[in-house]
Amino acid sequence: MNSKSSIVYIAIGSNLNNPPFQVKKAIKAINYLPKTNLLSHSSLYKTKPLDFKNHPDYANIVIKISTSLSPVILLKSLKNIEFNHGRVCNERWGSRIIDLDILLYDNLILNSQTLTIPHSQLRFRDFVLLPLLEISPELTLPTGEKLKTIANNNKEIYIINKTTIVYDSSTCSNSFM
Ligand code: ROI
Repeated sequence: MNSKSSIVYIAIGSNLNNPPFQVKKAIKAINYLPKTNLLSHSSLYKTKPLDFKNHPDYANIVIKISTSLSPVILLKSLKNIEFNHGRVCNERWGSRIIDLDILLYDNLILNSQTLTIPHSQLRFRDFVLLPLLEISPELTLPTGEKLKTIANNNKEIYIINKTTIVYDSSTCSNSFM
């Protein structure tokens, strides 16, 4: 049976144990998920920590995937990847080896106890808005708002620099330039 494929945007962040390496490892693991394919990714952004100024800098990226996994199964799969990468559960606002957040799932609006789509912090975070804008400049949110408008309203300047990440899904290897 053919299950419907959805377009999903995922934010990836890391500020521990060689963040660019952790990001690449996570992309690889997501691309390996069943019924899931990486479609595109933004540049890799080196960013100053939001909220915890004394924490190490982050590597942030946004990826676009197609998947036939339901939102809940995808969430569980991402939590599983976080766990396998050694993320400790109780550090909600602390430094983290890897953080994987579902930003958008087709045009779905979902508010459950475990999952909020679009992501509740999406509109407040440059480290998510700018990479998202880079890969989908014409995106309209399920609320009808244009991503461009939201991104331009955000005034936090803490992006340090961008690098190009090259991900070759045929060999499942990737490198930074
Ligand atoms: N700050 C940046 N720059 N990038 C993140 O991914 C990130 N994640 C977080 C908090 C602590 C809010 N700060 C962050 O969870």
